Amino acid sequence: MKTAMKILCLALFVCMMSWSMCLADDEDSADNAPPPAFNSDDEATELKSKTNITIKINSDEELETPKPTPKPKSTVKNKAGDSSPPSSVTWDFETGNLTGWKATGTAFKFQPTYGDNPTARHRGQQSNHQGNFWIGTYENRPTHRHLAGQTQGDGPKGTLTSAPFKITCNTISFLVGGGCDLETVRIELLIDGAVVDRVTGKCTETMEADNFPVSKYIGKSAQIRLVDDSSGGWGHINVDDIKFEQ
Ligand SMILES: [Ca+2]
Repeated sequence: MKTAMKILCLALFVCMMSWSMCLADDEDSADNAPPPAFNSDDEATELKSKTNITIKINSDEELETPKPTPKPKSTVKNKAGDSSPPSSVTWDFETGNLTGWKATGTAFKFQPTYGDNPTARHRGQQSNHQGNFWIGTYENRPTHRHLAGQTQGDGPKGTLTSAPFKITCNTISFLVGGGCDLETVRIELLIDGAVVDRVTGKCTETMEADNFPVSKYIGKSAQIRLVDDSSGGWGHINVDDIKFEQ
C-alpha cells in the first residue's frame, strides 16, 4: 500500500513539474516573439498613417526652432568676388560714410543719406533705396539720429569719384534717380580717366535699376563718378547699390 502511495505521489510530482515547464516555455516564447505580422492591408495602412503623424510632429517642432541670427554682412564689400573692384570702397553705402570715394564741392557733404527721406517729408516718391543708406544730393539726413525729412535742397554742387578698379565683369548695375538732365546730374563710367558712359534719372526721387555694359573694357582701369552740377529744379542725383555682375 505504501509503495502504491509513493508511486502515486511521484507521478503527481512529475505532472506538476511538466506543467510548470510548459508555462515557462510559453512566457519565453512571448518575449522572443517576432513582430506581429499585419493581418490585413488596413492594419498596415493604419500603422503607416501613425508613422506619418509622428514625422509631421517632428517637422513642426523643427520649424518652431528659432533660426540662428545670421552674421551681419560686411559693410564694405566686394560683390563681384575677390578679383573685382576693391572691397575698400562702399559700393552700396552701407558703411554710412563715403569710404573709398573722393568728394569735391558741397553736394555730397551730408552723404550718404539715411532711410527713405523723401517719404519722411511726404514727397510722394519713395526712394527705393537698398539697405539703410544711399546717395541723394537733395537730402540732409546722414544718420537715423538726424531729423527725418531734412534737406539741403538743389543748391549745392559737387562730384563723388570712386577709387580706381580693374574691370573684371560684364555689367556694372546700380539704382539711379533724382534729376533727369544728363548734362548736369548723372552717374558716369570712366575708363583710364575718360568718361565712356553716363546715365541720369527720370525726374523722380524713386530710383530705378540701370547699368553700364562693360565687357569690352575687361582688364582696363575704371572709376565710377557721380555728378551734381546743377542748382536749378531737379538739380540733384540719387544713386545706390552699385554691383559688379558677370
Ligand atoms: Ca544702400
